[in-house]
Amino acid sequence: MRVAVLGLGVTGFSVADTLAELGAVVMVIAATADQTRRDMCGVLGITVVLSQNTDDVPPELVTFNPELVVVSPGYHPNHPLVRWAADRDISIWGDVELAWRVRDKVGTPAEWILVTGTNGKTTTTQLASHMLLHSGARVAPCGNIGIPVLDAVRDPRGFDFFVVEISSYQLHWLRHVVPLTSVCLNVSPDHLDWHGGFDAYVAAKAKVYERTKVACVYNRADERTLKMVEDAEVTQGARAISFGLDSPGPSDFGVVDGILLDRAFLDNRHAEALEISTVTELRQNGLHAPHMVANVLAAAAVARSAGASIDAISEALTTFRVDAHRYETVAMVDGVTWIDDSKATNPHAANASLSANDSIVWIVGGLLKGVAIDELVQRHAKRIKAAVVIGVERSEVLRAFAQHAPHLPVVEVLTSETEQVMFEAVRASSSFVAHGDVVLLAPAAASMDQFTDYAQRGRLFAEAVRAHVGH
Ligand code: UMA
Repeated sequence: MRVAVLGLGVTGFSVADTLAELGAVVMVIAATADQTRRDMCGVLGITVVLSQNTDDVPPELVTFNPELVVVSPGYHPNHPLVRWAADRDISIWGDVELAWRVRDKVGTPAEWILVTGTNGKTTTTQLASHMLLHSGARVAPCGNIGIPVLDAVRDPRGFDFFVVEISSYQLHWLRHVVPLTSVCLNVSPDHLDWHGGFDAYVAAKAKVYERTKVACVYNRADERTLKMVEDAEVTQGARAISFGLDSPGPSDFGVVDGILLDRAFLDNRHAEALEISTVTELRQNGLHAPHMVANVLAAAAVARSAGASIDAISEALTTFRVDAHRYETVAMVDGVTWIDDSKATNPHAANASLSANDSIVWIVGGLLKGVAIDELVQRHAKRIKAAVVIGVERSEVLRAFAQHAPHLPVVEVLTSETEQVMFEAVRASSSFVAHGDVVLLAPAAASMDQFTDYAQRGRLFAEAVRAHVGH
């Protein structure tokens, strides 16, 4: 077949590579592409056309006359190239659809588990994968998490389960996938520009439940997710299983007196429940915040539906580590906890981590993107012991403290050298800490003024902390 691939990022390359291996004639079109991927395409006999002008269809594509177009997730459905293909009735698939079609289908092929939601999908995908691993299964977390599903599907080791984090962009193009289990964790407005409105965004998310075989896991605190399950055309026999922070009914996961319970996957669920863990135990590895407990319950429901035992899940929870830079404990030394929440790139996210602590030395600042942090300073002034201000736009942050918390000590980190910022921030923080305090990197701002991205900012913080505490 002649196949045009739109995009040459991580997805586009996995698509083009797979298709070339299968013997297709492949042309990749992208506005930008890094040199390594272009070179590798050259070696694989794949034509790459760089076309920055999105309004013009490149003549090479017209001449190529593709029979199929495979589109990367970042392409808007109204992108001129996508419209060009649609107007000509050329089939358009996403990468996840392609992965489904080329997957192993004989022997005992891997089952697919789909995880979506506006917030929490990466952590839930990792949690469910970790639980299934502990139950002895071979598991590949993949998808929007950063590993294209095609890379997992082509991995020669083979798997029992793919736990696919799937974005609304990828769901938009989904047609035939038959998941074992599917979950939509929550929906709130996001990516509305891409979908053209909230209804279309919700409709894309709802596709996660279509054709599900065993369990549609939904959030009973978010009635939209229940409605999605009710409206879905599932495989006969699939059950609706809810999770929530309140007391569970039969077929639910929930919490009673701080105990996380499975009341869905046991014979006598009308009278009994199985204990998964407790909120106190989850505190050991930073999973105790309410939104994390909800993720744990959702992941446990997924893992149970795929056959994991309660013991395997409980044990997995004791060793799970939250992904780097998402409220990650970097060190606990002399009663001081150092937390890396570099992922808190806006005030809404920083608010959650500030709320979870009582005596905080707060490392704050960066690219504020025009968003004021006044409310955040006002609301948390009582629990903040001192502030250490990083970033280029420090004056706005300093003004907010002077106005709303003039009594607080505030230190400015003056250097703008990437490698030095965190060493100075950690040194400044250490002069304020005492037993029981938390030093919290939750900048409430983006990182690109001083760092490559939030990951580099967090990594340099962790390095500086380790150098400081001597580990
Ligand atoms: N491109 C164009 N024109 C466009 C859009 C893209 O030419 O209008 C080209 C770019 O020049 C480049 C390529 O397409 O050559 C980039 O493709 P892409 O934007 O689809 O990005 P990938 O590198 O393939 O990564 C994608 C996901 N990116 C997006 O959905 C925007 C990654 O999710 C995902 O990890 C990866 O596939 C593997 O599945 C990222 C993301 O931000 C993390 N996701 C959003 C989110 O989580 O909120 C949905």
